[in-house]
Amino acid sequence: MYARIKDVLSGRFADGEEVEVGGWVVKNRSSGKIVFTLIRDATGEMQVTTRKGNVCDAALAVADALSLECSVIVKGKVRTDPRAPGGKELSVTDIKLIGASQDYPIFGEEEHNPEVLLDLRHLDVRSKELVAVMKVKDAVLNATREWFRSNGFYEVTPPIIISSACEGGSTLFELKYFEDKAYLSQSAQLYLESLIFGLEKVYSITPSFRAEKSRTTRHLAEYWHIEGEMAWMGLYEMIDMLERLVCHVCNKVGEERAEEIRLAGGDPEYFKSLKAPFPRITYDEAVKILQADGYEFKPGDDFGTHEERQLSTHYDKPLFITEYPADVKAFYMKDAGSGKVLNVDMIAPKGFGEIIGASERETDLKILEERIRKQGEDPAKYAWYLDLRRYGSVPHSGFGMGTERLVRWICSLEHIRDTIPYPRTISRSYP
Ligand code: NSS
Repeated sequence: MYARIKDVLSGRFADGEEVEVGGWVVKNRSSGKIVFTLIRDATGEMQVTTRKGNVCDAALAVADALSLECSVIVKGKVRTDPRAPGGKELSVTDIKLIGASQDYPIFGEEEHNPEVLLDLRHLDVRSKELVAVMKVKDAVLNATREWFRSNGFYEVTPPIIISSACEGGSTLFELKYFEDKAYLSQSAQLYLESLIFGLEKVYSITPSFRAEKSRTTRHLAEYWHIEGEMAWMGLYEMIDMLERLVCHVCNKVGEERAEEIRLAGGDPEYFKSLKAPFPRITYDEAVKILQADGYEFKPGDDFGTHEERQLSTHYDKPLFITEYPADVKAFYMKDAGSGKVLNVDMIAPKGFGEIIGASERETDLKILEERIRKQGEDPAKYAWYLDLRRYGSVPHSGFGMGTERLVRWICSLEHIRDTIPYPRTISRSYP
């Protein structure tokens, strides 16, 4: 195995020690006699300097001809040099070209049109910015799993091909399933609900699909959904739990990936020190705030991007909004009386919008059937789900958190598409 750049820069090797590094060319500058090459691997960037006289002429010629994104294996002696980025460089003793790269279509520091970059996504996924965000996402997923494991949850694997909608029919992707019709899952929830009867606390991290017909900076057609479902838990106990989950993930990721968050444009200190409690208001209180802010808002409507942005300007922490009107929410949410349901949305500060959607689940069979009908669907299609209320039903709650929404907030990104290597949107499924 080759030495990692991070290890060289952090002083793991003594000055004068010879190491071998594999990587890609980020920059190359040659005066004929001395060639400065900036190379990167998955762990960082480092300068390697090839000097005439230190290497054979053939190696000097290799270094001299390097271009953007060539892959190389470099042998050299570690040298502390305050002028080198990172404070250390390799004084090259041999350099080999492994993969040529002529006319790399994404050039160094120039600005590209975003659509051109999306067409070149298969190459752009090696860019410093996207690599940083992918490292943040890796940390988010790790911290999430870690939290679930240490809080008594089992990870489960629900189906992705399904036969009835969880979040209403309008955003379902339909597919041909042998001789039948089927759909891509919008949420694992209904299946997770069935699994609490054996496991009590379950979670899954799966792709979810939404045929979103609008172009927005926070919707993807395919995203990674972190979902949990808990037996014996009511709405307010779940909100306390969500606070702990979000704090654990943010604190951990802020700590582990500070450099990457900064590079992406976010503020790691904020996430490192984010603490419970988060503010909590009801839907009705939120409506009053909007009206006091001079917003034209019809009580009874759902909050959209603009309302969420406006509400979030009043707080510097995530905001929990509870008890929305039943008519704007999915059929499975527990009745709270007065036309409201026992649900909560968690809205991120600074207009990053909804990150978590959650609720206590309706357990009354009659109410459930009624609400399914009201949403224009046939309760017969949900027969298996309704069975869960027939056999040993218990109070329970659950939630869904959009991984990409969370990463977008942490990295303070303009657009959600940069939180996923291959974004799927209304206009794009290539590459
Ligand atoms: O529609 S949700 O609000 N809720 C559910 O799907 C529940 N069935 C989850 C559950 O209780 N198990 O979606 C949950 C979260 C939402 O808050 C967003 O963070 C994210 O999923 N989400 C999305 N992220 C990216 N793109 C799109 N289109 C999207 N839709 C929802």
